[in-house]
Amino acid sequence: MAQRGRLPGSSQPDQIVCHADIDCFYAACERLREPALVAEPVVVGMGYEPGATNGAVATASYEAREFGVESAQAISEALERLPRKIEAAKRDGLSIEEAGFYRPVDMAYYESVASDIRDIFHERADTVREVSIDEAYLDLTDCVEWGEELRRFAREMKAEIADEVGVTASLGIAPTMSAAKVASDHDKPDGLVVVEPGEVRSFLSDLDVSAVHGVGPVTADELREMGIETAGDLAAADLGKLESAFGERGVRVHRYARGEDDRAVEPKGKPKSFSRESAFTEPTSAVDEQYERLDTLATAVAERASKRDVLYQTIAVKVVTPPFDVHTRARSLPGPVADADLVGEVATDLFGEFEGESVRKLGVRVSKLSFGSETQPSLAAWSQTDAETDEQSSKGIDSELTDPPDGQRSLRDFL
Ligand code: TTP
Ligand code: MG
Repeated sequence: MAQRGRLPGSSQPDQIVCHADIDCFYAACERLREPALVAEPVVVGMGYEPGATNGAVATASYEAREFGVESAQAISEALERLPRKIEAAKRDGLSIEEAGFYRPVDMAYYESVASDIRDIFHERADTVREVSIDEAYLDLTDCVEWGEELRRFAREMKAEIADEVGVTASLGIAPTMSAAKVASDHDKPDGLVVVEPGEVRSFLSDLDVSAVHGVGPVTADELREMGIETAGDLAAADLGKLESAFGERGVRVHRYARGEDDRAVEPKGKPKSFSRESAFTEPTSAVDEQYERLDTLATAVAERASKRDVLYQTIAVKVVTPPFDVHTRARSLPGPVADADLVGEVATDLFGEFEGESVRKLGVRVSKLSFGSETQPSLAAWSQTDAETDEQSSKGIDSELTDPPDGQRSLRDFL
């Protein structure tokens, strides 16, 4: 089978990108430690206590959203739309059914839940880009194939997040980051939307223009004034006009609306390992095929590490035998190296015990990484882990992933 691999930095025709976003995250966390809040209208925010004068809504459960409460709203407005239960119980004329629970923001707790969710992302995908406390992009290109296998993978990951952590995630899977982001938002809460290659443009075309990644509410209004109502209208719009109205960003959202986006999912933190996996079309016990595949994987992994000026000390192979049994074997070297031949030799040796067995999938991984001095400047950028720092980084396009230029997330800074 031909390698589905790609070269770093090249366009990514075969990318499988999953965007995961937890549903009403802070409210979901509050429900975890206070199950009585499940299925109730819940608002998480600041400034709702008597005597407080201002504050804002961080998030609202979907039940509270039915009352018109939403993120970034002034808390006074939220209280008008959805009074507190405790007030409703005390005052005549207010119905307890039409009231909600309010809870203060507790970042330390939400961070601890987020870290459990991230562990699941990292277990399931080698390359994960965390973009905010509750969302991440996962590169699944080397993990699964489009089709039923991918859907099963996605359902399993959703179930794991629900069972192990206790919150629900919406997943969007598409060949590009921007389409995956739109897809995860498309069927919230508890959504799973897969947009296969070739379907991106038609998936987007009827959506409201505000659904396009990078189009915030202000831009959406301006686009509507220009007669651009849907993503399809944006895709067909005159590029020159968009560029003169919105500059670079006009060009970018035009491309996203057309399903064009060749960004690769790049991790933000220092990578912990580099790995590459590849499935055989059918499980095979042909020894030549097995070693040949192993060699290709070893070369690709070593090349990835060497491009980033990274040394490694541990080399491992992963062997998946039917039905889906995963075996890993690893060897640690006395010191860090960057040696493609050695990766191939060690991988071959570690694979030895499986030689000739029926094999579904093979993988090679290098870990225990040391970073060369040349890479330090870019590693400093990688190690930024929160959205705020990212916004200040020079990677303009990345900051827009998290913080649309219209500033619709500015409340995060406030909180
Ligand atoms: P979001 O993922 O945008 O919102 P959400 O998870 O609450 O709801 P959903 O994804 O189902 O639409 O943001 C994640 C968390 O970030 C959110 O729970 C609270 C916080 N947040 C703010 O504090 N202020 C904001 O303006 C927004 C949008 C989010
Ligand atoms: Mg969310």
